[in-house]
Amino acid sequence: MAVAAAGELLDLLSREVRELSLGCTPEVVRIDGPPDPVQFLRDFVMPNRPCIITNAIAHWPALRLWSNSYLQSQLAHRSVSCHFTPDGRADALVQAPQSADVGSKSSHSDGGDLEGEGPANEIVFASSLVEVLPFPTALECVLSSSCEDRSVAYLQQQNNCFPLEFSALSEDVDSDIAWASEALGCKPEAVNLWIGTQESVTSFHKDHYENLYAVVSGEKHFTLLPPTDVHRMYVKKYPAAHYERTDSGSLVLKRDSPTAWVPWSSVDPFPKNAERQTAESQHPRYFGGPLAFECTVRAGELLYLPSLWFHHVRQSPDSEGRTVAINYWYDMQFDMKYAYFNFVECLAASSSTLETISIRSSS
Ligand SMILES: O=C(O)CCC(=O)C(=O)O
Repeated sequence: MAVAAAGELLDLLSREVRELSLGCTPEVVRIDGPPDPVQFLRDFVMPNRPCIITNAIAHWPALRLWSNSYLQSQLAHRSVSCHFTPDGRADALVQAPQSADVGSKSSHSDGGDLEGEGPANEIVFASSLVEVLPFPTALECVLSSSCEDRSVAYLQQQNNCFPLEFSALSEDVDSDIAWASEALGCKPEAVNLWIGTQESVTSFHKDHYENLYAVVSGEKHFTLLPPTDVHRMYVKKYPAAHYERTDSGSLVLKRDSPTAWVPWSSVDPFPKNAERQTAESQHPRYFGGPLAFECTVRAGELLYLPSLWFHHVRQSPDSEGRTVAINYWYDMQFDMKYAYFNFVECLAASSSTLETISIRSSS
């Protein structure tokens, strides 16, 4: 009874937030031109609502300059961080095929090989292998990425990599989004560059940042859910693992030692047709609830992705075979709204624990 009540109350909250603030059709509004800082703060940051801003970065030289050959020449002698996975899913849940034997390994169609301790078929949280490579080599790896060869490269590093590794391109974009800096009262904490292909998919997660995400070339497809839908995300803790390269060059998945636990959502919003029914029965609150907010951010557009929103990201390449984006992470306010979201998250976690217990005890 208490379980049903908690679930129903969380559903009510999620519906009410749509009715009062986000709108009942899951659309991300587009506004033309950079907003006034006060308007941006009042209409989007304070109510924690996403929007896409067109014609806000039209003046960036990057939009016309950043061909592959330009990037190769500007960054010919720079080293950059490149992320490798066997299937394009970094920071994602992967089924570990391995028995408890430490050090042995076996092949797995989804996530490479796994070494380390743990029960067979256990789900682990897999981080990519990060290699620092000369930019021209890294770009080649990205462009030739393919799951069939079991090596997908994504040029990205979420540590303020743009000024750290790509300073040769700094004249081509703005160092911050001026009206956002004014609205938020600070400069960005990190500016990150992303160069990838359709093989790389970013799984559902949330960040403690206000995110201004600009697409320079190609398209990014965002699937978004507000923080008040956390109970529909099926977040649980999974043992951490990471990819390493073997002497033969293939990727092996290794459990972190000592064991670390990472809370992550198991929802894949785009299961393959053959897996759709299983996905729906495992995640009824996601697939049976209100539709997620879907949007495509095109070259020259800027997405405001509010703090703590769950996002899943896919990409479509341009005519040169890549998608290029740059994002600005601004510190969020750890205010009363944050405290409420935390409360909802705790309630969702305890209601799903109770649900599991009650399903087990009634079966
Ligand atoms: O572009 C991507 O693949 C992921 C972007 C993202 O997760 C972020 O900006 O927080």
